[in-house]
Amino acid sequence: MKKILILNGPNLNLLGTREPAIYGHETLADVEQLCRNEGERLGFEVDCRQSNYEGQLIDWIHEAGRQCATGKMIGVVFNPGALTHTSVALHDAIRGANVPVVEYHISNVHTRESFRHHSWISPVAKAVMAGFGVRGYALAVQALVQVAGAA
Ligand code: CA2
Repeated sequence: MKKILILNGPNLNLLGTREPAIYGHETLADVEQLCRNEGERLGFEVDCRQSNYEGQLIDWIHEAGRQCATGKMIGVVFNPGALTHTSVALHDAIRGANVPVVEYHISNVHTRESFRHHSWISPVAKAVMAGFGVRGYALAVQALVQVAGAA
């Protein structure tokens, strides 16, 4: 069974504990279970990881690139958190690893502060989705299967 990687960046381990008006009441564990269920429904094995460290996320993107190159993985659903707006290093990692990425944001970043309007990830993502809440991760899994040509 081919794999999908769900990657969450800084502070997303706090889901469900604070700021429910923006990020909802569901926890990261709930999100990961939702993704596993959706992936399995579509015939994929889902690997879920979260880190607060940019370098760790870069290493996992590189690993995903190797797994995609050998046909073991179809791509990554990636919520880079605030690193979306700052990280040229993640931009370079996705470009260098040549890995299909669906960038996902729980909130509609375009209705929020202007510093959230720019993404370093979007130019190297296959697709970009935002504002569907935590349940939107399941839509992002569906989108990855489609844009990776694995449907
Ligand atoms: O909307 C999203 O998914 C974001 O990627 C979330 C990031 C934010 O910096 C981006 O602009 C948009 C923040 C993640 C922090 O998540 C928390 C969850 C609960 C409580 C506190 C933070």
